[in-house]
Amino acid sequence: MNMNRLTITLQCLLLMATIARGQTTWRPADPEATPEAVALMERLHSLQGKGIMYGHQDDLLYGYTWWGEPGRSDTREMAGDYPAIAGFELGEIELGYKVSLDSVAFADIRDRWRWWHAQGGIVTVSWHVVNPVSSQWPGIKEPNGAGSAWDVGMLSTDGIDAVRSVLPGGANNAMFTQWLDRLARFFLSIRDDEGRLIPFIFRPWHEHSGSFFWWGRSRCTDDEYAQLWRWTVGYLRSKGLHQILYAYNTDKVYSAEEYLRGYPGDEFVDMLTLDWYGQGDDFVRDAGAALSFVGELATQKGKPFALSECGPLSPGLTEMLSGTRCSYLLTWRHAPVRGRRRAWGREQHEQNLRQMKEHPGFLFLEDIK
Ligand code: BMA
Repeated sequence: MNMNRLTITLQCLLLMATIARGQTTWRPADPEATPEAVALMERLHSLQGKGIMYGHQDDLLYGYTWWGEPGRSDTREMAGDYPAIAGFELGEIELGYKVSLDSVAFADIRDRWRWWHAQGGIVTVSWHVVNPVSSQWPGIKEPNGAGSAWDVGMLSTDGIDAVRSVLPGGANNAMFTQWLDRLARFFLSIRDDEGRLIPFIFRPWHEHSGSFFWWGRSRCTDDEYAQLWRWTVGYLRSKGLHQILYAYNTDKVYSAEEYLRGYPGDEFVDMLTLDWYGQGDDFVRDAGAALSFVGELATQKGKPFALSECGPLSPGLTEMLSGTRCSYLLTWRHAPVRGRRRAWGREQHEQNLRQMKEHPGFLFLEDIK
C-alpha cells in the first residue's frame, strides 16, 4: 500500500469513528435546538448509562395530605430525596385560564419549574387539551366530563372529527392556533435567572393507541394524528421555542408496528415513550415486552425511551425496569385525599418507593445533580 492509499484509508477510518461517536450521543431533532436543549439531551444520554430516573407527576405542587407548600414533596417525605424528574400538567392553559384542570395556578407551576431547574432537576410536561368541538358548546366543562380531553362520546355518534377540525383548513384551526399561542407564551416565560429558556421534555397528544382522548386512535386517522403533531411542533418552533424535547407516546401496545401508527417522523420527535398502568404478572410481562420493542426502536433511531406514566410501584415493575436502558419512569399524581381516608395502595407504593431509592439502578435528584 503506498503512502497516499494509507493516508486515505486512515482518513476513512477516522471519519467512520467520528460518525460512530456522533451517533452514540443523542441530538435534539430540532436543527435550531438551543445549547440548553442540546445539553439536556446529552445529559439524558450520559445518565442512561448510570441508571433509570424516578419521576413523579405534580410532585412539587401537592401530595396526599398537603397542597401548595413550596419545597414539599411526597417523594422526599417517603424516600428521603426528590425525584429526578418532576411532571407538570398544563390542561386548560389553552383557554386562557389562570388555573389548570387540576386546580393548580399556572403561576405556581412556573415558580416551581424555575426552582426545580435551579436544583438540577428535569421537567416533563403533559397537556390534557379540552375538546375543540364540545368545549364550545354550553354545558359542564369539568375534568373528565363534557368538553374535556376525555369527551369523545359525540365523536363516534355524529362523526365529528375534532382532530381534523383543528388542522389547517379546519373550522377550529383559528381557535386552536390561539390555544397554541397561549401555550407558547407560557413556555416563553419559563426562563432561568439569566433569561435563558429552560429546556424540558414535552409529551403532547399522549396515549394515542388508546381511544379515550379526542386525539386517540379511533377518533382520527393515523395521518391526521401525525399532522396534528407536526402542526403543533412546527408552530411552537415558529414562535422561537427551540428548548423543547418532544416525547412521542402511546398507551398499551403489543407490537412495534402498532406503536408507530401515526408516528409524525424522526424530525419531530426526541424521545419514544410509553404509558402503562397495571399491577401483577400480566402487567409486568406485557409492559416489559412493549418496553423492549420500544427500546429497540429507540436504539435504531438514536433516541432515549421512557415509561412516561405508570401507576403505583411494585417489586415486579422495579425488577422488570432494572434490566433495561429506560431513561425514566414516572408515577402519576397523588391526588389529595380528603378527610381521614387513606389513598388506595399508598402503603404499598411508599414501601416500593423506598426500595427503589435503595436500589443502585434507580436515580433520584441527588444522583443526577
Ligand atoms: C388524569 C387524572 C385526572 C387529571 C388528569 C390531568 O390521569 O389524574 O384526575 O385531571 O390526569 O392531570
